Amino acid sequence: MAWTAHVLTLFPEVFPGPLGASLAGAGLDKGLWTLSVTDIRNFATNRHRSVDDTPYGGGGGMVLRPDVVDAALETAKRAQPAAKAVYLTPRGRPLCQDLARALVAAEGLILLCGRYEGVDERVLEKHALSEVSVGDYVLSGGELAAMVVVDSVVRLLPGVMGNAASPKEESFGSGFGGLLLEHPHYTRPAVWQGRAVPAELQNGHHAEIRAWRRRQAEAMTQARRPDLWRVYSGEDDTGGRET
Ligand code: 6GU
Repeated sequence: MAWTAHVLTLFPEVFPGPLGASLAGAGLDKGLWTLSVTDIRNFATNRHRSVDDTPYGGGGGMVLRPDVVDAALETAKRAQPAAKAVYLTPRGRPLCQDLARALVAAEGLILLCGRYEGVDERVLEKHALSEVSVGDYVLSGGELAAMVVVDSVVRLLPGVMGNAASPKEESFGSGFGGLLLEHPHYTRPAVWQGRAVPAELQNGHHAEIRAWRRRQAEAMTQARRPDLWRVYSGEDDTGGRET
């Protein structure tokens, strides 16, 4: 069976969104992966179909009810027993390329998107959900984060990237040890509005081109991402990952 992303959300209408376009979308059309989206509200039980309630202890906002989220998760797990279940939350493990590579190795993902203040903690405990964040800023809900996670994973599936060489060369791919930002790119014309393409790229010597690209990637990384540079240059031996 193809790698499957099963999204649980209160806003099913936002999917597939960008996952339906470009490389991810073409992979979806070719059946290289599948997307299934479930409206959490389908599991509401009362007359008002309510999915949330006020928080114990007071304070603002609403909390997703454990019974409703549990029913959604149980149904998703029955459909996909081998999938890894993930809760999208800013308190989760920060997404990085290594995590994307680990997630593509699973048979698929169940992605729980929170909204409002969050989800009742007990249902997260019961299902031992892995928690993933897409960065240190706050989004209005987990849907955009789920799209980011799924996009970063499905592009690693065999056949999704048109040009098999490209994932290795780009930032955080395995090229240059996987730790350098990408070098600049150019296409024709050779001179555009008075700006010339670097001569090193025009004379066709592969070794020289590679060396130029590496120098550019190194300079870019040193200037913009001193944290990555310390790891690449060997000053920091943690591999750039949190310990
Ligand atoms: Cl996974 N969810 C929300 N709501 N905000 C985020 C996030 C996730 N990751 C970073 N910010």
